[in-house]
Amino acid sequence: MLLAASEITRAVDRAFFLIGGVSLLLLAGITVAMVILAVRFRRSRVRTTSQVGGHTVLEITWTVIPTIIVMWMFYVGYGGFALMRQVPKNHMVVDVTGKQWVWSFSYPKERIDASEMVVPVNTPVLVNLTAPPEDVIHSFFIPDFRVKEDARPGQASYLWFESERMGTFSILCAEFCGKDHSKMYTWLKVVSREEYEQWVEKQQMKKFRPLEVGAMMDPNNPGFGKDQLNIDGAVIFGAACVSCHGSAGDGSGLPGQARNMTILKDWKRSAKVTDIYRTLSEGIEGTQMRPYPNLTPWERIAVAHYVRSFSKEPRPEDTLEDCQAMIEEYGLDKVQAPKQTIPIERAMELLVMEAGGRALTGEDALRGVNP
Ligand code: HEC
Ligand SMILES: [Cu+2]
Repeated sequence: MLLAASEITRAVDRAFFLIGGVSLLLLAGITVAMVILAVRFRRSRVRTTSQVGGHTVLEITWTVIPTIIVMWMFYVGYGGFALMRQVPKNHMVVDVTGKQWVWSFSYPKERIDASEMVVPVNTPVLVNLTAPPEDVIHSFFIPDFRVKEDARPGQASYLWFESERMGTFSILCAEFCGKDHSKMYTWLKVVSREEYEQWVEKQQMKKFRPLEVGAMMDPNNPGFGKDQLNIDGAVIFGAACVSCHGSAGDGSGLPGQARNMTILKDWKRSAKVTDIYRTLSEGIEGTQMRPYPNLTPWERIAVAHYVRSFSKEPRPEDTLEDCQAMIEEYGLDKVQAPKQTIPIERAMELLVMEAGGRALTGEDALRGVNP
């Protein structure tokens, strides 16, 4: 019935069965005593009862014994709770977002995204939880591991687990979150270390796969779609570009400065996909248009197509030679090794550490950024 899959599972079960067992014993004892007393002291047998005023020994007994039992429950329960909150040092990280109505998993170190969770056996996994700010509360629940934690809009929370067994386990949402709440159901696959590494490599191959000229020139490239790379140019634009270029691409985010993309004349480079790729890779010097090295080549291509679609004017088309030249120049015919990105706060911390706590000069900053 209960196949313990982790240390936490055992700790939770211990507390559960202790509290459940004590409750059952009390229920049985109280029920039996009640029935016996009701029969023994029924009205036809006993007319008058003695008046009991106080009984010190009895009162101490029924105070001390329950106190001990409750402290025992607390001790066992707290042990499990402490275990759940202390993530072992050698953990791996999976960022999990709950939104109406799907769980999405991203592996920040491996730089991959997935719709189900795959982890290696015998490895502590830290699950960072959140939900988009405009979403509702969800609750990430893996019944087999007895772990459950809310994913709250715009806030961070976490849980961790470590599986001692390989296998497939359910992941559920345990907070009623609207119409399709019951569809927030997916799988946790615990596999061997080798299988896990193969899986990561496969996902990375998919995401960072070499550019192909034909697919790259096609704005409706099925590779961008849901089943493939799962890249949506509009989503990337919404996340990274709208603040300056405006949602209609008319430059209204940074009026008078960011390029109005509905008009194609005056562009520093052309509006060819390859030229936009160059802008996204190198930025435009001396302006706020910075490079976007965190976007994969395919993401840059997808957002380039999207940006081009703002203009109704005839657009310059890339030739095969343009594409080939670009692929050669940037070495895009090979799988792109994922670059690890770190949050800016962490980067600053590292810089301060490197400088040995001195106040930083501009030179230090440069050295830290381009070692
Ligand atoms: C911080 C503000 C800012 C953000 C964010 C930004 N841009 Fe720009 N972008 C600019 C500015 C300013 C220019 C105009 C530079 C110039 O022409 O001198 C520009 C110009 C451009 C151009 C025209 C290049 C040319 O040849 O003239 C393209 C294409 C472009 N941006 C695409 C993007 C994309 C795609 C994103 C999101 C990944 C993005 N930008 C995000 C500020 C921004
Ligand atoms: Cu939910």
